[in-house]
Amino acid sequence: GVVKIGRALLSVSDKAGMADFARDLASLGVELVSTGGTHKLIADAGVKVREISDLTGFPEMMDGRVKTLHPKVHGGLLAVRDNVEHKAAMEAHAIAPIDLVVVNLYPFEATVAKGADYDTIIENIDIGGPAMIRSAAKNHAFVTVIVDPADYAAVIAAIRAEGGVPYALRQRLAAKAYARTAAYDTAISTWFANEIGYQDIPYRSFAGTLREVMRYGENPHQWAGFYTTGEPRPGVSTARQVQGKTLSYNNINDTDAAFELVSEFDPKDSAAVAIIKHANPCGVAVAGNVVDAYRLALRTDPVSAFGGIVAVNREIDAKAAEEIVKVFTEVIVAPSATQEAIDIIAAKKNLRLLLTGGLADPKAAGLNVRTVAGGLLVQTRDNKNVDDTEFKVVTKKQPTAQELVDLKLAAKVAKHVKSNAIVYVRDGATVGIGAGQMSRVDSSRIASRKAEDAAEAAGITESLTKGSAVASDAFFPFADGLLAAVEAGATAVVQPGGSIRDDEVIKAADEAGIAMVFTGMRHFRH
Ligand code: 93A
Repeated sequence: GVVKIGRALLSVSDKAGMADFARDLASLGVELVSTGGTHKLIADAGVKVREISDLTGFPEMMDGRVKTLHPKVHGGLLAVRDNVEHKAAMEAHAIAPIDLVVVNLYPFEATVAKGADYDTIIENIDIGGPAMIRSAAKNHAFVTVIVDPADYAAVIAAIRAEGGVPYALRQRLAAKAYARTAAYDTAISTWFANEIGYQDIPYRSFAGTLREVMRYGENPHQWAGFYTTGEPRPGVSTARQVQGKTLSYNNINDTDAAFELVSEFDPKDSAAVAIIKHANPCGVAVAGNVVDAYRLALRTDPVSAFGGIVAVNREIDAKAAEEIVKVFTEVIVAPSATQEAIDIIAAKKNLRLLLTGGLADPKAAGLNVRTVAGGLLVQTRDNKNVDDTEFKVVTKKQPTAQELVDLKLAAKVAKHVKSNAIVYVRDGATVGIGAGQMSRVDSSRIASRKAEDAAEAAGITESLTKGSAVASDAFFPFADGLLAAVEAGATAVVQPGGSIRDDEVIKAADEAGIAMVFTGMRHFRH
């Protein structure tokens, strides 16, 4: 039924709306008790309020670490009101019932997000707040708990309309309360995991904090939310959206893929551009400047690039912006952009521009989480850097210097292509990408056919795969995949190696007179 609110305990860090809420409660005859800062705010607003130390008989102590952790508080919250023994205990110890708890926690997440030091972060772990929330929520049969200022209005409305808070509302507020404390503790353990590089903590939870409910998911009939996990990586979750429509579920997924890919390329060495469609790159290139890299990336597959996501590893200047806006693009993501570039992009009102402030460290630790029916699959990110993998030449022919550069690029791109991945690169640009096929030979064929299409679209008569370097994300199980590449004109191949038929594949490469390197590192991506 409806529970009348006689006494409320108010203890909030986010003080938004508190003065008005307290005034409303007081006007409805509720006795208010409050902790230091909240008490001051309410008293200053001219509303009658008791201090928590008055209720507990203890001062707030130890820098506020101990202020509400007291049997007078938790007894008042947890007592089963119609239980004879509980009532006797309340009387024996002069414990007064508390019917409403309003708590929002020390801003742990915000403190981490603003880059505070270790001790400050630790001090922002709230102990008394979650304890009160959990006590009140457990005893929702009698007690109302509010953890979010957005719920003040509903509680006031209920008291006005019904003289108290109905059971259904108390249940919903209790469910929300436990979601809040769970998310809070997850944020704390995530911070610890990142701080000390301890990803496989037993019991570790992976839910993030709901940042935004989205219009829909992968398809319009699917609900979707964007959750943040607090991993300190520049990217789509921390980027500043300068302009454009709200990002969709698919946009966020694709933008992440695009940005992670260009983050593999040091901007000091070269400008890198990746164009992404359905989470796969349809063109990637490196060059001396962003415009050249963009043109080359676009050449790979101009048809697929339409409506794609463009990621850049350097600042976008006016020239680059002019070039990119020529093609219909959904999202541009880059570390930064000049004001001129921002003005040029502004002409395309729907185009989203995201600035991340930096690149994501490809070697950073972190987790990938995906669902299966009834479960979660969790793994550490694929943070092995192609630049750090040893290229072991296994053929008689050594790759040339240019082939080596192209092999590295191909291998980096292949790491970001859904398996089976085959990537052809020539002179710093992808020329054909085969993605997501069940057979490696099919990926090979698709990649070389795409290269033919690209040449035709660009009016180039010579085959773009002639003299190209090819990367495969996993080993060639048979020589046929390699031979398809040779047939297309590739002269250098990079693959992990490790097949029981490696000898056959190496022999085929030697017979074809091409160079092949093994990395010993597979990069499946599904
Ligand atoms: O340091 S605490 O964990 N110890 C406590 O006993 C305690 N009780 C409430 N933090 C505690 N709180 C938190 O203080 C609340 O969760 C709230 O975030 C904050 C409100 O403090 P003030 O009213 O002094 O601004």
